[in-house]
Order: sequence, then C-alpha cells, then structure tokens
Amino acid sequence: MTKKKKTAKVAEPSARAQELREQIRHHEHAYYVLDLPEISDAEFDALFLELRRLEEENPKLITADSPTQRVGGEASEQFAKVRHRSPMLSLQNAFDEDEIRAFDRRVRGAIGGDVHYCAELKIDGLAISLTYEHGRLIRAATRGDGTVGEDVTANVRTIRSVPLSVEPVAGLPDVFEVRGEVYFPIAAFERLNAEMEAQGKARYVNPRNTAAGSVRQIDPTVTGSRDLQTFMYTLDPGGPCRSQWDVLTTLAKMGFRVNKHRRRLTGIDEVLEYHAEWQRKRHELDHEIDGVVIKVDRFDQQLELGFVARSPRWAIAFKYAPEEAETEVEEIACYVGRTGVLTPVAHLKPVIVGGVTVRNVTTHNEDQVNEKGVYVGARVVIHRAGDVIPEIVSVKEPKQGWRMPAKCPVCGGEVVREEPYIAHRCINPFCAAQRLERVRHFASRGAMNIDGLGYATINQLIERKWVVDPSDLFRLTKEQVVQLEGFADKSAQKLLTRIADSQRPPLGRFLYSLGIPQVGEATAELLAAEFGTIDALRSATLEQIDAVESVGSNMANEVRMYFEGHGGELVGRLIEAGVLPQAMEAPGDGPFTGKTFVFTGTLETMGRPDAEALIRGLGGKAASSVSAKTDYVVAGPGAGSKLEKAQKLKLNILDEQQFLELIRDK
Ligand code: 1X8
Repeated sequence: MTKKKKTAKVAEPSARAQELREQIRHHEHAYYVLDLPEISDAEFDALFLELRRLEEENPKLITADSPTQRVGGEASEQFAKVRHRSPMLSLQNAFDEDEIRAFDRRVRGAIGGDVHYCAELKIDGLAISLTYEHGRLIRAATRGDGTVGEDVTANVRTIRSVPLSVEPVAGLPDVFEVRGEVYFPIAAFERLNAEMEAQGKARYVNPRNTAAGSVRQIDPTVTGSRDLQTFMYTLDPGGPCRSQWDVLTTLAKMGFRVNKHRRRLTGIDEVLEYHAEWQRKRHELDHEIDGVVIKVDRFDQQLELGFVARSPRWAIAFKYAPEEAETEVEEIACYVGRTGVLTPVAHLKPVIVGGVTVRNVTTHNEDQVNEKGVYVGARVVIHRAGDVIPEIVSVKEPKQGWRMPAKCPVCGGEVVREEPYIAHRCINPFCAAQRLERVRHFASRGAMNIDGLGYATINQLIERKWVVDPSDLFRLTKEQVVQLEGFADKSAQKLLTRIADSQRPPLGRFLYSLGIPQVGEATAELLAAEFGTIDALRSATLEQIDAVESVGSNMANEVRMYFEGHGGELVGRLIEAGVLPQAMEAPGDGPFTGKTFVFTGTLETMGRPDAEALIRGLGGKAASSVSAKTDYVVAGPGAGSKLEKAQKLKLNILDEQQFLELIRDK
C-alpha cells in the first residue's frame, strides 16, 4: 500500500496529473451525472487537492479541461452576445387531451402511418447550449431570443455535471452543440434559502428564476457555489443518431446528464398515460417540471414534418397547469376567528393556479402584510403546488403601510393588539363571528365531534338566535331543526341524535372544545390528565396550572382568565344542558409513566393525535412544546423550531423508525 503511494508520488508529474484528471472526471461523472458516488467526499477532495498542488508546482501541466479549471474564467462585466449555430427552437404548447390528439392526427396524416414518440419531462429551468470543438467545451450560451444568446461559459463551466471535455464520437463533426436545461434542485434551493434566512436576507422566490440569476452572475464563483444541475436532450448535428431516443442514449454515453424518466411510446394513448403519470408524480421529483415534451422519435420522420415558423411540427409540449400566476388584490378583508383574532385575507381577481381557481389568500397578520408589501390594487404572484395552500410569493411594486381596522369588521367592537402577540384581536365576547367560529370549533372532529354540524347550519342557528353559545345546541328541538334549509324530518332527527350522543365527552376533548386561547389538543389532554375533573381545573390556582409540564405562564394565565370570565359561565351552562365530561382516571401505570413526549413534523405511519394517544395509553404524557423536562422528541420531516430547541437542550431525539422500535414491545 505504502509502496504504491510512493510510486504515485515519484511518477512523472505530467503522468500523475493526467491520471488524477481522469480519476476526478470519473468520480465527478459518477457523483454529479449518475448520482452514484463511488468514493467518499473526503477521498474525492484528496484527489482534487493533489491535482491542484501538482498544477500549482508545475503550471505548464494545467489544461483548459482540467477539473481544477471550472472556476477561473475571466469574470465579465457584460455577457457577450453569441449567435447560435442553428436557432434554439420553441415548442408548440398543448394544454389538454384534444390538442394532443389533434397533434397526433396531424403527425400521422403527414407521415402516413404509425409513429413512435419519444416522451421526456419538461424541466422548468433555463435552456442552454454547449458548444464543443475537438472534444473541448468552448462555449456555453443562454437561449436569448433563440437566434442570439449570451455567452455564459465561465459560469456554466462551474456546473459539475457539464463535461469540460468529451471523447470523440464516430460520425460527429469536430464542432457540435449539446442543448438542454440548467435547473436548481429543490433541496439545494431550500438550503440556499435557509442560509439567506440565517443571514437575515430575503428568500429567493422560486428555483427557476434563481437558476437563471445564478447562471447570469458576474462572478463565476457565485455560480459555482449554487449546486446547479443539468439535463441535456439535444445533439446538433445528430451525428450517428437516427432518432431522439438514440440522441438521449448517446448523450448519456458521452457523459452528459440525461433524465432517466424518458420513454419510447407507441400511439397517443401511451402519451396521455405518460402525461397523467407525471402529473401525479411531479412532486416526487427534486426539481420542478411544467409538462412533458413529446417528440416524433425517428429523424427521417421529423425531416418530413419540418417546421412552422420557429417551432418543429414534430414536437409539442404537453403542459401542466402552471403553479404560479399573477393577479390583482381587490380587497384586504379581515376574518375574525373564534378567539377574536383578526386574520387579513387578500381577495383576488380569480386566477387559476396549479389547476384550481384561487380567490383568496391568507396573510397571517399586519406585520406580514407589510413585510410582503401587499395593498389593495397590488399585482401579486400567487403560488400553489399540489395540496399546498396558496400564498403570495411576491408583489410587483411592494408598498408598506397597511393597517388593521380599529373596529371589528363584524361586530364593530374594539380591536386591540395585545403585546407580546403580533395578532390583533376583537375583544367583544359577543361578536357574531367569534360566536360562529366558537360553535363550529366546539362541534369539530377533535372536539365534541358532532358530525353534520357545519358552518351553513350553525350560521342559520345563530341568525335565528336559537344558538347563542354551544350549550344551546343541546336545547334544540326537532320543530326548530326541520325549519332549517337543507333539513327534513329524518335528517333533523339524525342531527339531534348526534348532538345528544356527544354529551359524555372525555375530559380532554371537552376542554379542547371550549376553545380556550392557546389550548390545543395536546395541552387539553395534559390539563385533563393533571386535574382529572372539570371542577378541579375550574378551581385550580394560577400556580397549580403553571406547574403543569409544558404549560407556560402565558398559557396558564389564559386558562385562569378563561374560567374566571365568560368561560366559567359557559361551562356552567353546558353542564346544566346535560353535558357531563368524563372524569379522567389517574393516568394508568405503564412503561412510560412519568415520561413526556413531544411530536413534531409529520409521521408517516400514523397521525400525530394517534401517536399521542398511544403514548398516553402507555402511561406517558404528550406535550405540545419542548422544555428541559421533555424526555423524548419524535421528529419527522418538516420539523422546525421544536427540533432546534430539542437539539440545543440536548434532548433525546428520535426519528419515526426509532420511535416505533421504542414502543414495539411495550
Ligand atoms: C424545452 C425543454 C425541452 C425538454 C425538457 N425541458 C425543457 N424545458 C426536452 O426535450 N426533454 S425541449 C424544449 C424546447 O425545445 N424549447
């Protein structure tokens, strides 16, 4: 082993440099192009360092395509314009099945017969063209207007999946171009934004624009720090290739990164299936796609079809509904929640985003409206991906100065901002909006779980003044309910039965249903476990409540104030109306007696309430916030500040797998 190393060191520097370059190129290809690293980062760094030292000692050994020379091109003030050898084309677009079927009919009509299609993902990136001469990368250019682009060679050289040199291919001329897409992987984009946030800087809006900005950096070292990626799909001229499928195979063989989800399809039905498949799976990818690209596979057939204007007749982009759209804010209304908190909601000119019409977006509070610069009349970009709640990503000309109304928009009551909270709150307990939300919350699934009692019904009950607070639900009669819109004899009886069936709730659920500010499901369960009965909690002192694990003094204060005020009266009326919360038995002894768990992030095998119930069943406690007294923090994907706090406190942190192992034999 030692001997071998020595041989390497005494070898001709030029031979060793050559050897190192080949090894590094091989490992760059394995890591950045194939995603199949063969050696560790440390081993790779050692090779790289050795080559750099060797080149520093013997500058004559440096070659333009050496892996050490990715960064090093002159930084340019302005990007030179370059004319593409052949125009970079644009694609016709199709948005639905009819348009795709029409495309297929045109194609088959022109070539008279059956056709194979090459189907590829449409990468939401930035098109680039790479020119190679005698196997060396001599130029990288943006698409520009398709005829003339910008020379971004120094920057693109820093992207590690772009080969600086390639082996000759039989049938390919000395000069050829390879075209494809540069993109920002979502994970890398999130990392960049996390860094920006840590430095107190604004987040980047989306991966596509950030990729474009990164390629157009004045300083190539910035581009090099961005972890950009590529997928290439065009070889011009095609050389030995006879089809698009050949091109993709050949590009991969030459060392370019080629998307592996390409397919050769027969007939248009397979195309429609491919499109539908990736519509479903697009969010599993580590990059954004905005559709699929369908190309007639055979070159001779492409030639026959030719072009219309600047688009090939043999290809089409079958697009997905865009996940971002621009629209205008028509009004900023305030929605009043059950605790009186006012939430600003921007009403928009309706716009389709990600296939769904979006009319409203929530901005969380006054500070956030102004941080984003939202105002009535603002042009805004809305983002909505998959099941994600729509949000405003940017405002065209942001302006500050929006203010919460001084009076509640529903009841005209006084609105106050109670420090230390950033929220504004309507403090009138008789506010109709709060009443509606309180009754709805009372009936909701995690609370009293009265199925079939939705907003529409509650609204009517409140308008008719039959329900003022949740206790009135238990006094409703069938004569009343049948008068409501949407109800008949049978459905009225059903609703009343459901209401009556809810009268013996477990104490934890009952406490949660009261809607005490800051008391969520987990805290309600903790209070129930600690005090056992509603009377014990009602008569508890502030100190006793404060002493409960993971109940902070703010929360304890809210609980105390709640029972001293209108909340205490409501509890009295509920009990009068026949509601009997079930006393909690003293927590049973179990393997986790005395242990407190906090769950954060998402769990894959069960919901959080189920996991919490599981722990309680085993004698443990489930809390909602992390403190030094927490025994275990179970963190799933998306875990945020709770996980950070747990790390700071050096608590026992488990992932879902470890959690399942911990409870398996209990
Ligand atoms: C644009 C794109 C193409 C492909 C993938 N992503 C794109 N954004 C592909 O062919 N695989 S082709 C293309 C164009 O011709 N404008």
